[in-house]
Formats: sequence, C-alpha cells, structure tokens
Amino acid sequence: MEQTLVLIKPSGVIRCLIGDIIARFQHKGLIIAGLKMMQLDEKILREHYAHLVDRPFFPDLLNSMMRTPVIAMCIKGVDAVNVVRTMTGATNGRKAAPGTIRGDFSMSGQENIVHASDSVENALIEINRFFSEGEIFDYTDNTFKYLYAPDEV
Ligand code: IDP
Ligand code: MG
Repeated sequence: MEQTLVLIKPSGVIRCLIGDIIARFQHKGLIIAGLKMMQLDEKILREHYAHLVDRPFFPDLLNSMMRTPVIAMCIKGVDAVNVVRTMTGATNGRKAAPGTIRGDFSMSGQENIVHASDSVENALIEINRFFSEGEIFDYTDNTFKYLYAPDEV
C-alpha cells in the first residue's frame, strides 16, 4: 500500500489549522502511519526543495518554511500519493479548487499550508528524509476491511 509525505507548513501551524488538516486526511479514510513536529533547517530544505534553489523566490521560501516548526506526517492508503495531492490542490491557493486544503485555506502561492509528495518515487525519498524507520508504524491491518473492498487492497 502506498505511503506519502505531508508537511503542515508554518502557514498552517500559525493559522491553527493542524487539527483541521489531520482530520481531513483521517475522515477520508487515510491512515496516519507517522506524525511529528520538527523545526526544519536550511540543509533539509535545500534537499527537499532542490528543484527550486535557483528560483528568485527561494530565499523567501526558506524563511517561510523555518518560521515555526512544521508537522510531518507519513500517510498511508491505496493510491495515497494521488489522493493526497488531489486533496491538497493546486500550488497557488488562489487557483486551487474549493474543497481542497489550499483552495479552502490559502490565498497565496507560497503560504499554501501543506506540502504533499508528487510521485510514488519522491514519496519514498521524502519519507526517508523526514522519518527514521522506527517512527513509521504499522497498526491498522484489521481496519482495511472497513475502508476498502477485498480486491482493492
Ligand atoms: P507543490 O508544493 O504544489 O508541489 P512546487 O512547485 O513543488 O509546488 O513548489 C514547492 C513550494 O514552493 C510551493 O508549495 C510553494 O510554497 C513554493 N512556491 C512554488 N512556486 C512559487 C512561486 O512562484 N512563488 C512563491 N513560492 C512558490
Ligand atoms: Mg512539489
């Protein structure tokens, strides 16, 4: 079953949306396999946002991501990467569809509340970047029959 990485960014932490965001994923039927608060530093952010380090907004993005601790979550489910990206919405909160996290809570292209992995390959890399092995838990096998048909899992 797929796992994906979600960060509740400082924009979500400051605006007291931690509970709302966790609840959205849980109400959907996704499993929280790992969860912690972390203060990010420049080193991990340069890795995490390596595709953006040359962009003019990168210094602002760095400052934004270090403004408060973040909440890191490993979220598990069938097709979890795509399901979570769909729930997250377009990068720019002003363009994100209503009903998505960014569409409902953000007016910004930078202060957009959450990060979510964009592919299965990157999800694996990002989970390993933010979690150690002992911080990911497997406790939900007997709940899957309430979440999925037998041929879905
Ligand atoms: P994503 O978060 O939707 O995957 P990416 O292109 O991977 O979008 O960008 C990572 C993060 O960098 C965004 O979530 C946003 O916080 C920030 N970002 C991306 N593009 C811009 C921009 O044009 N201006 C300011 N911040 C940006
Ligand atoms: Mg991205």
